[in-house]
Amino acid sequence: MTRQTRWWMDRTAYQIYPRSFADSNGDGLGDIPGIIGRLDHLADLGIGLLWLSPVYRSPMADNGYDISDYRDIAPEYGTLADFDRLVAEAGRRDIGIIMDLVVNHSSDRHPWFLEARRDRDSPFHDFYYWRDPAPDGGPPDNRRAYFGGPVWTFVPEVGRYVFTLFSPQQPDLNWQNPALRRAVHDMMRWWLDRGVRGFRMDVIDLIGKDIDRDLIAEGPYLHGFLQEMHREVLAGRDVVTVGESWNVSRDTALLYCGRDRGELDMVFQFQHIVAGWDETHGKWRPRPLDLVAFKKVWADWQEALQDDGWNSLFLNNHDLPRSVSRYGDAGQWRERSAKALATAVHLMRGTPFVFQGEEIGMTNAGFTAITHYRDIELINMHREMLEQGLPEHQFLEGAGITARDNARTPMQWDAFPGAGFTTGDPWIAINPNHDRINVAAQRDDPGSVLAHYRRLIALRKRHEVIVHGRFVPCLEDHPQVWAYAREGNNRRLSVLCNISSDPARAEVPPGLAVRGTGLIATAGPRDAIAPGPILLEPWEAVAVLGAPG
Ligand code: TEU
Ligand code: CA
Repeated sequence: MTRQTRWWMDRTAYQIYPRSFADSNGDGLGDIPGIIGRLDHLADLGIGLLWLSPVYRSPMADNGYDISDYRDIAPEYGTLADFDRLVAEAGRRDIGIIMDLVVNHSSDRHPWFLEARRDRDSPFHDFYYWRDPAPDGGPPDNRRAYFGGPVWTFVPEVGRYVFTLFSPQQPDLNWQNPALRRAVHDMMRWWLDRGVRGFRMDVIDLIGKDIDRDLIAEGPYLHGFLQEMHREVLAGRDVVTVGESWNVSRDTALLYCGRDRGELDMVFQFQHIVAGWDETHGKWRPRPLDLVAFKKVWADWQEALQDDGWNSLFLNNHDLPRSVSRYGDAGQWRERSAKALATAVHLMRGTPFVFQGEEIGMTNAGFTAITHYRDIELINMHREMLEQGLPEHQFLEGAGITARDNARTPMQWDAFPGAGFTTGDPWIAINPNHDRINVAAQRDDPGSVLAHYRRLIALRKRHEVIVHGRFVPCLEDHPQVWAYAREGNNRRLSVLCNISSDPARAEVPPGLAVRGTGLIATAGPRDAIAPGPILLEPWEAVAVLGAPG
């Protein structure tokens, strides 16, 4: 069962969205000294990897995913000296820092772009994608950007359009240019030399595009560029890499993370997320959870990467709604549903990523007016969807379920005003439920969501079958129950979760039956899962390790 083992494989990762994590100086924005002050929370959870969303210097049009200096820290978040202290303090707790590498685009205030837009003959002009206007002076074509509006932004100084896939403040970098690629490689080595242990690569599937043939996602040059990056930067350094790809499928996954590809260690894929989106209005008209379809995506990925590659496991990040609101029951069963979802996800094969606040069962923001939101995507799409005739109340209803700001309200540390996040005026509203849902209230409570996460994270370190065991899906057609077994060395770990607020009846098949020790449970403990009929309480989840049968 044991295959190639890497230092990070039994670790659980934690994502920090720095703007919303901990504010040390009362300006309402989270910062690096704030993170350092809360590292013991991560250590106490058992976290071994810390993915830090961008902390680079940035005009913050997209909260740091628009970088104006790749080798400096945003002054509102701290200094390079603070960053070095963070690396050292995390290292003392055996937590490796994963930097967010955002190189599909830069900020339009990056010196490269300022030069590029000043002069067509500057060597930096070719760091971006430019095209001349159409004969009528309009954009070269009518493609649309991800954050609304045309994909082309006119730049009067040079009389040309620049390609901007996200917002006009985020012009795409031209990866065809070897000088640009060298600059990125240099920059990556510079951070590795500072002690970071890896990278999360923002929309990495977009860097190999051919814009003239409209081959954008997983474009023809993608894997060549990733292999070059590996040769130039990663080879010989024992780091961990995860590439964000909204377009990767089971058929292409191993091109990124196959053992002998020399590219990445794993990808963030989103097929389980988009399975819940509307065909035409996307996430703005979300559909309720279809558990059978949802489980199938997870099982398919587990099976596709069974013998090669590696999965990332997540329900939350800074772009997604809170999982307990989206897939759980944020009312009566909030705690138990948060635990049940975590159990189902954490006991699969791969690296679990916990997003700040998930470990205490934080919920969606509850915003009801456009003025509550801060996110550039939401504000731009609001305008665009209303122009297209979607009634505002419908847009706001969808946003209430899936908007990115649902994940970005401040971390809830305690019940005091400011939630222990800030003593000042927070940049985005704090969820009023911080009086009930907060770290301080859960820290010493063995029945808390926090304690449940602590246990799951510890189990992964203790039991090799969680890291390497084969994944076997069970009860695939059951509309309420998520079940699977993990197998290796004649041992079986059976995981059985009721993903609903009603009791669930199921018929345990022989492949799920097990006798041994209950490792974790959200309701009463069980030491065996016997073949035949079983009745599960609402959101009851249980994992039993032992002998098959
Ligand atoms: O996200 C990639 C991306 O495509 C998202 O815009 C996604 O489509 C959207 O959030 C779904 O609603 C990455 C970052 O994670 C995101 O925060 C950035 O805004 C984006 O890239 C641009 O850098
Ligand atoms: Ca601050």
